Amino acid sequence: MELILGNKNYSSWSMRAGLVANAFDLPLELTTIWLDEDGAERRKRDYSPAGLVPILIDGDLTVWDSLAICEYLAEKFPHRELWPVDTQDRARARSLCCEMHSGFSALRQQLPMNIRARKEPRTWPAEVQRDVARIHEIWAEARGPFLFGKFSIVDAYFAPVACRFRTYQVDVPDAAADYYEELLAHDAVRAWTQLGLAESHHMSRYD
Ligand SMILES: N[C@@H](CCC(=O)N[C@@H](CS)C(=O)NCC(=O)O)C(=O)O
Repeated sequence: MELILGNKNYSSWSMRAGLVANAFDLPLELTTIWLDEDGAERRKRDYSPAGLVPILIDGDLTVWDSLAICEYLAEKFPHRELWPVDTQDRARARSLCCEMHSGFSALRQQLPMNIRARKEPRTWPAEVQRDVARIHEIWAEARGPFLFGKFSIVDAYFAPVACRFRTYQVDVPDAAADYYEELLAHDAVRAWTQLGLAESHHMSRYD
């Protein structure tokens, strides 16, 4: 299986799928398409008509969109427990992933992921503050160390948000701080961060 990703420094949706692959030690080959390079658009479309990363290729099957990829991997490797085992917890975890996937647009647009950057703290518009407050509320309910105890897909979904909070120096209240720190300290998140830091591509629209 091949997982096609964008830049580790910038591509938050790639990070979600990539973290799941790495955290669960799944047998996937990772291929990078540098989003700023000539021909990136065509390369993405060669793999998937949606033209967005991440994309998973498994034989003659193409799966695109991070959530569809994570669901496919969870079905393909049921014994690795990519989702929480308890049915109700799994439903809650899926609700949170869907909330992330279809919401938080102010946060996602105004604080684009940029692992290597450090920005001065600032006062964010009300719509961003609402998103940040909701994230804090979710993190404060973590069972510890991760949202449902053991690291699962839902934690991979919030990892790029933790990276954004670090980049933009967004305050994290005490109630949510343990989870925030655990997430940034997870081996797969740290490894991803190191790889992002080592990348030399710069995309001015995010810098
Ligand atoms: N809903 C999609 C979003 C995918 C997406 O927007 N990917 C971005 C990178 S994070 C992309 O491919 N952007 C194209 C570009 O920047 O050229 C998913 O969950 O995979």
